[in-house]
Amino acid sequence: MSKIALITGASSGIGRATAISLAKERFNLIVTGRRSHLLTSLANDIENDYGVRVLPLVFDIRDYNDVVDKIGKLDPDWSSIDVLINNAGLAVGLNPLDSGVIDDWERMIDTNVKGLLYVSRIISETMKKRGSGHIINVGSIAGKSVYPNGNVYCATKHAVDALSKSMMMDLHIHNVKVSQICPGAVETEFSQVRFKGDNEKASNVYKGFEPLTAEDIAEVIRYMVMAPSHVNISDVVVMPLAQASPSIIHKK
Ligand code: NDP
Ligand code: 8X3
Repeated sequence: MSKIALITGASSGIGRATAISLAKERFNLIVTGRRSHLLTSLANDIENDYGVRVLPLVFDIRDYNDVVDKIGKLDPDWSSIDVLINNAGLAVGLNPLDSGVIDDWERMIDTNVKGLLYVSRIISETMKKRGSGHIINVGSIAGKSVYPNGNVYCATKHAVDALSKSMMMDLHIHNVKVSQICPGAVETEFSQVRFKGDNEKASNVYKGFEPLTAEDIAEVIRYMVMAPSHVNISDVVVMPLAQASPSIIHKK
């Protein structure tokens, strides 16, 4: 029987690429996000191209009641989730703390930390009951070090780093793997979101060097998922060659 992977934030970027790479490994998929049209077209494309089943679920991960309604009440065909990729997340703004925008902070904390917790709470309980499962959290190099003006985004990704280690302690005794992947600069919609639709600022981030692609990260996630059952690739940092830290990028 095919396994089931649930990928949050699959409407674009790393989540979308991960959905495609796991479809190639014959996983049936639950893909989530807020943009229904993108999830529906991804689901149709994947079903046509790879012959697996795909269930799009549209909800805002910040809304606990909506998360419970969608993830906590899955049809029995879909409720035995083998792999959870906690990927939905965002940076909003890049300001010094003293001019930070409270709404930006709340969006980041509510999505990157609380949203991840809401989904993990429900799915880890079912994995524990079944005595198997694998949760992969998409952290960031911003969770390993900090950079000027990164304040709250870095704090949320440090929280993901702490939660990944802590979840591993709580769940390994139940035969549930917990892993984290921490990418450096990946060219996705990330910077468009961070700069609130200012495409010039967003594209400047990736000028003068070769950033990672969403597919680069999806390939590493695929490798982590497909490792033998006794092997947990527990924490992986993936950087573009041109990057040495969040703020050190060799640009030509
Ligand atoms: P994208 O902006 O391309 O993708 C983000 C995804 O998260 C989208 O599918 C979006 O879906 C979803 N999402 C955001 N907010 C919500 C919400 N409130 N409810 C549900 N879904 C939400 O960026 P990336 O692919 O780059 O980002 C994926 C993850 O990778 C994030 O956690 C990010 O922090 C992390 N990361 C990214 C790096 C980069 O350089 N790009 C580097 C390191 C880590 P929708 O808008 O449809 O809701
Ligand atoms: C995204 C990478 O360096 O912009 O998490 O914070 S960075």
